[in-house]
Amino acid sequence: MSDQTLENLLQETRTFPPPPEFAAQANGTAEQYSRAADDREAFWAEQARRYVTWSTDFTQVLDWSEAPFAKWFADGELNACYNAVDRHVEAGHGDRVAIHFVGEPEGDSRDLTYNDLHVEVQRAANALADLGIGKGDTVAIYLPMIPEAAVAMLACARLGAPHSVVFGGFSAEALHSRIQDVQAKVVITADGGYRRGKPSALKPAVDAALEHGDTSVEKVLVVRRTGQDTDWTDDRDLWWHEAIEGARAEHTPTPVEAEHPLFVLYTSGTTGKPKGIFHATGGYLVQCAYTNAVVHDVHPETDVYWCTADIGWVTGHSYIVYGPMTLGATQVMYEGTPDTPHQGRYWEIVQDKKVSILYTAPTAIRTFMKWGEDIPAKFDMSSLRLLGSVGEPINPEAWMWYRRVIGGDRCPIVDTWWQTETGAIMISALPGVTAAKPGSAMRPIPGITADVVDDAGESVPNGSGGYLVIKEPWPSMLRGVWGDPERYKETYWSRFRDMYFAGDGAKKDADGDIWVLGRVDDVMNVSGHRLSTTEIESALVSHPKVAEAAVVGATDATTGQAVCAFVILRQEAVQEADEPGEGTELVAELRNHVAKEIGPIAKPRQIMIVQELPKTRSGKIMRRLLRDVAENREVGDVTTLADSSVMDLIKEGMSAGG
Ligand code: 6R9
Repeated sequence: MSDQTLENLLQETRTFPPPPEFAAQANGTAEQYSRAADDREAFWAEQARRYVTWSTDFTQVLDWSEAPFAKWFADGELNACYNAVDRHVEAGHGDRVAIHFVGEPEGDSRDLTYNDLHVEVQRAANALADLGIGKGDTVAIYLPMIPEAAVAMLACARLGAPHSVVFGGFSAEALHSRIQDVQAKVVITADGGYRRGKPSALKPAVDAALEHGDTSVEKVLVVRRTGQDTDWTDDRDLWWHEAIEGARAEHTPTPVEAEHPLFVLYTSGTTGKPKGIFHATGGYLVQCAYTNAVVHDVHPETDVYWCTADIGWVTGHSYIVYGPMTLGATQVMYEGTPDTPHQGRYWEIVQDKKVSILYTAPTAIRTFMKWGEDIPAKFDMSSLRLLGSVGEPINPEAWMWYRRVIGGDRCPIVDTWWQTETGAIMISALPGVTAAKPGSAMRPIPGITADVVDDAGESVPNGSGGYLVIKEPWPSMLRGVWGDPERYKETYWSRFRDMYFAGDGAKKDADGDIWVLGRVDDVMNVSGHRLSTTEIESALVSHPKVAEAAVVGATDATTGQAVCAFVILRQEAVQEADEPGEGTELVAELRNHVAKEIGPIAKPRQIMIVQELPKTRSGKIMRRLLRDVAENREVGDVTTLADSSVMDLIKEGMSAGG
């Protein structure tokens, strides 16, 4: 983010205090801040007992003796699936709708009550147990946004089997490496899902990921969603519905220790290989449920909640499955894209299902802005009472549009900062307490100690910027990088002494409220999805015609950042590219190659063929300068370049249309 944008942001002085009626009924209160400040551990112990049912109560809250490896509620035992399903049925809420499922094809909707879920998770757990899955075994889940995705995750949790959900947009290669890394025994997938009005196959990617026979996978469970033709490996593949029908309907959840891993989720880091972030059961569940209650203000008896994320990302884990279901909430789950079959689809769903709480991403909001406000205006959205934002910084313009056009100028907005690693919301307004400012994530929630520090790790004064850090362990913090404890320490706990380094830059305004400015490392944020520059560079370089590649995230009005790649061709390919028309063909080929290696979301918006890349004397690519080019700016300081004429060459190439 340029200094100019930063200055603009900090001139934002509008504030929106909570409406009194909202404050009067809100779950989050000012008292919680002072309670947490008085005794942080006692505060979290209270939330743990309030929001979660323990089969064995804990006596210890935090064990930080092996820092940075934390243990929370360590001698307690619980089951996450029991908390998300069974206990609501036991409490007499079995008839409450858990999921209003809305498929992408119009009219393809169904409701699942907590009773229905209870039956499904028990059968699914038995089906998995029949395939040999027990406590500690890992299961990979590669599904579209259908209720079976939540059922599969919960069934794993019921058995104490950590799941690893792989986003359906990832390629066979990405799936393969994730399956390998967790040594999954079973993969749960579907024939396909509906995407932009047509069935889109998923199973072929699983087949391709497993074709070399080098994985730990024994069985593949296949949900029938689209009914499309599917290749079948007889001794490996089973239909989900057949396995479920054949399974018993009673299953006793396995209690696990609070620190037992609940799931692994891969996220891009600064180096090539994605990190398997893993979370422990107890602390994670506590903070998901607490934040969903006080930040989204979920009232399970009356609200209809809708988080538009995909289950393949952490937001789907925490705020579709584990948070809302632990609270016993009613929610919408939508399979498709916001513009299928028309650009008002979201608002039609809000109207039809009487959604009261909407949680979405700035990239979606900016897209809706682009489509125009006459589209939402066609629908009755008076059921909405709270709006949330997550995934990247929200520009004040988008915040104001969201408030006015979607929220009818009456709904508080919570801009929630957190990460795959933090597991749950860390910085956000409490909607009944905080006077929110458009574009600011505001303050750490009760029980969290976040700060902005300078290079030396000193807290910066109000009005200054620096790095976002977390100063004390929190219940839903990652417990490590799967199979790589050193990488955990190195990535998060070595930049500053005794502080968690989030990788984001931030600024404190005159009131001490936090404005998150985006990543300071080489991680891009495209439509709220984290992508690593290095990972995409590696994918490009794996193409036979590419010699070298540098990837930068350039500011994009819609997606936040867009992937821009600078590529040096291998000599043989250079001549080919010089032939008329060949260059554009090659660019298309390279874009598709990235999609195949990583997934369509990683496809560069732009690929520029260049002769040289700007490098420092130690050989580090200076991405900062390439970002200047990609964003059509005057190129910055080039004095540390090994060869300062390189930038002129690149710019010449660009203006020549290269
Ligand atoms: C939940 C999620 C984490 C990164 C994070 C930051 C960015 C997320 C934000 C935000 C500004 C917000 N981010 N929420 N930036 N304001 N409200 O998105 O997790 O995919 O791991 O991404 O996203 O840069 O470091 P994840």
